[in-house]
This record gives sequence, C-alpha cells and structure tokens, in this order.
Amino acid sequence: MTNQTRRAFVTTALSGAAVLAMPGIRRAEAATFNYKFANNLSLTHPLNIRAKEAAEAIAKETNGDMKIQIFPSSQLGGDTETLSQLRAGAVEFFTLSGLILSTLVPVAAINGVGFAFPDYGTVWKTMDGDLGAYVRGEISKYGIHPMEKIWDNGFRETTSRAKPITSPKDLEGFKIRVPVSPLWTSMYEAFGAAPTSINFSEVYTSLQTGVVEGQENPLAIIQTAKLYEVQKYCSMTNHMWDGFWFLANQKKWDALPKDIQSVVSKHINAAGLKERDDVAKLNGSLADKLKTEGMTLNSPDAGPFRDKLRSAGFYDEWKKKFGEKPWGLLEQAVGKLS
Ligand code: X2X
Repeated sequence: MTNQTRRAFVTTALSGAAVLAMPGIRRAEAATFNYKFANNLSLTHPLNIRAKEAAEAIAKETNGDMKIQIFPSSQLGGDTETLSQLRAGAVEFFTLSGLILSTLVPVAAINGVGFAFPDYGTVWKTMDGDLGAYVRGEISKYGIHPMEKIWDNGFRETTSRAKPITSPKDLEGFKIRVPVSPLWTSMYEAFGAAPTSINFSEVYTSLQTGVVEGQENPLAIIQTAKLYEVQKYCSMTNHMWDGFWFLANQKKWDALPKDIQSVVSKHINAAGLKERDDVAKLNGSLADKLKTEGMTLNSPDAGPFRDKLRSAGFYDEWKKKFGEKPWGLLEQAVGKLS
C-alpha cells in the first residue's frame, strides 16, 4: 500500500462504522509501530516535557500508527548500556551526549572541547551548521540515524561538597565524577584532577556516599536531579557546552513508512527547538533557586582555566585526535583554540 492510500484507508476506517463491523482490518493493513525512547533525565527536565508533547503530537497525526513510549531517568539502564541497546534495536530512540556517543563515533565529542563556545548564539550556529552536519554524517556510518536538531543540555558548571572551585588550582587532586567519555577524562587530567567515569544514573549516590567529591553539569540538571541535596558549592565555570543528539536505530528508522518518518522528524526537531528555549530560560532563574535550596554560588574567571588547558597541551592533543577537517570547522565557527 502506498503512503497515500494507506493514509486514505486509515482516515476512512476511522471515520466510518466499518471499524466496528470489521475489527482488526485496519491493523492488518496499516502496521502500527510501538517504539521506545530512553533517556537519562528526570521527567521534570524540559527534554522529557517536550519529548512527551512531541510523542502525543506524533500519535495524533499518525492516527495512532506511531506510538513512542518514554523511559526517563535511565530506567532501561545507564547511558553506556542504553547505547548498546540502541545499536541492537532493543531501544529505538535515545538522546545521548555527543561526548558519550564518542565512545562509538569519536568525532561526536568535538562540541565538548573546553571553553570552545562563548555563548548560545555561537553554539546553535555551529551545531545547526557545517560542524553539526559533519558530525551527523559520521554518526550515520554506525547504524544510527541522528535527527537534525541537537537538543540542549547546556553550559556545564562545577559543583563540590567541601570547597568552591575558584581557580584551576582548586581542581588539583579533586575527585570529580565525569561521564564515560575520553574527552572528559582527558580534560580533567589536564587540570591535574582525579576524574572517575560514572554513568549519570549513579551520580547522586556517588556524591552522597562520597565516592567522589564533586561533579559538573548544567544548572537545569543540578536542579531537576536534586544534586543540590548532596553538594554545597556551585562554581559557574561554563567550561564546556554539551548537547543531546536525538538518535534512532537505523534499521528501526528505515522500517517506518516515509510519511511516518517525516511526521516524527518534524515533531521531534520542533520539540528540540522548544527545549533549547526552555533550558535557556531556566538558566536565567535557577541560580537564585539553587541559592534558596542551600547552595553557594561563585563565578570564577575562565581565563586561567583555559590557559591551564592550553599549557597542558589539551588543545593540541585533541586537534590531532579529531583531525584537521572537523577541527577546522570548529575553529571556523568559534575562532582559534590552540
Ligand atoms: O551524565 C551527565 O552528566 C549528563 C546528564 O549531563 C549527560 O548526559 C552528559
């Protein structure tokens, strides 16, 4: 059945009493798809709020043929495990930080280069532009279909239990949790810190039990994951920008009829743009909220942190690792880094 006749058939079947008279016919003719979407964030984070709206809009516009069920808070496993499930097709959709995705697609970490982006304007120009397109092209080579728009995680800040981070010196020997990603580990090693790779699903407990002294995440996550309950200081280091690629298992994506694919792409990408606005707005109000929740905030000068990375050879090392082409696209957008 072509897409057009399928749609016509569905409309007719739904609008007529034929549905009652011939139960099951519509199902036999037009397949329904029940896909899972996994992510590591709480239901209160804008990513889940906007994804839920998109799933509802998609179900409505496909007359229920495309159903997306959301599994928030790493319910199906931590990020490393969920990435394996996405590759196997056990999970159809997954939002993942490019830096963690880099354990499979190395160049996907490139937006996380320390202090690369000065502001959101530059982030969106770059990630919706040539560098983003290059990264999506690379992701596609691994049996994963990335949606066009990357969703916002945010500029990352540093939280700690015993003392605030005011300069690179405070990071020396600091036991900090980092997501599972070589770029993250390398950056904190360059600072002389003691990074430990831990999936987000275990971050709250690791901070609570003192396995690590601190962690780094955008304000929206510090708030929605209630990390303020187990951390005292929040240093506005803005040391990297991180986003979530909205990924689909390629085979499961290809199994969708073209008209359903375009409905899904349309609503997911539009939801991503709304989520970007939500996170930007939240960032404006969360500093005060976190203070009322007991955190002490400070805003250190970024210069000395950046100098430290430069003198430790961090930029030269990652320029070599990523290669001339993507590094050139990054520098074209943000200016010279090394
Ligand atoms: O694991 C994290 O810290 C998080 C939630 O920010 C990411 O997904 C990278």
